[in-house]
Amino acid sequence: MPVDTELVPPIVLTFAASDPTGGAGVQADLLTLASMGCHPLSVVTGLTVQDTTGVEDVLAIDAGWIADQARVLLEDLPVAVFKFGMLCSVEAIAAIAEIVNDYPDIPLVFDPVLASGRGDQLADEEMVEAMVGLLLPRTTVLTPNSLEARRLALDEQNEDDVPSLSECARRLVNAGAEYVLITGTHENTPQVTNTLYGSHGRIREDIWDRLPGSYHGSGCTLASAIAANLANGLAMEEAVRDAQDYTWHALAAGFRPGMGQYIPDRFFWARSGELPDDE
Ligand code: PXL
Repeated sequence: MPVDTELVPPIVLTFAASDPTGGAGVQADLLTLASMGCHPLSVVTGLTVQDTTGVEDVLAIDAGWIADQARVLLEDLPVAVFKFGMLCSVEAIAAIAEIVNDYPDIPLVFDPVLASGRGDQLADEEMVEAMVGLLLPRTTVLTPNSLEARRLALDEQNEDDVPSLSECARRLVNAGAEYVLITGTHENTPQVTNTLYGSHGRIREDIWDRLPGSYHGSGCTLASAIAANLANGLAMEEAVRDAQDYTWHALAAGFRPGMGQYIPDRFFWARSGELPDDE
């Protein structure tokens, strides 16, 4: 029987690690993508031991297993957008790069996860190099926070290098990313400014009221929301703007189930009685 594509929601394939708290990682991606009307596929790149206060340990999944999970999905299912979260090893980055390079027409949202909210390191220098060298040339939109942007863009050879965020964006675009969205949550500013850059520099700036809590998985939520919007057919600027709005509402409705960070409520609209398209 032919597959009825009319009845299939847009499909997003996320490569991400498991966060058992449901705050960040693959669980955050699944919740966000489902909430935004997509069907999520997930290739698990690692397991973590963590609670809402921080990450205790990481187990990287073997790169061959990551590649096998992805290849069988891509043979069977029509993926509209790729999304990358925590990738866990240089070998995994190389294997994933090889796979997505075989599908050059599928847009790729790359959230470069380098550290947890508490500051636990989740990527070493070799992984950062592999991300820049192997993944940026294939990236449609990179979504670093300001700390990640500085680390990815830093010129290691030059000890005096202190690039501005717009200079970081320029370097990341030069390294191959089509768009770069740098989020300003970690900057010491009264409001949060998120800036989208492209090959001609700054494209748009969105300013948000700073929320009081510390949130687990805000970056995963934002990147997945952009992926969902692109899969739903939005153009990049609108996808980025709307995803920030969605994320702000998910954070504002966040809850604190344990002793650490708040968790965004990716289904805030279901609990408020509003439908996702309601203004
Ligand atoms: O928020 C980034 C992130 C992504 N993925 C996993 C994580 C974290 C942060 O802790 O644990 C699995």
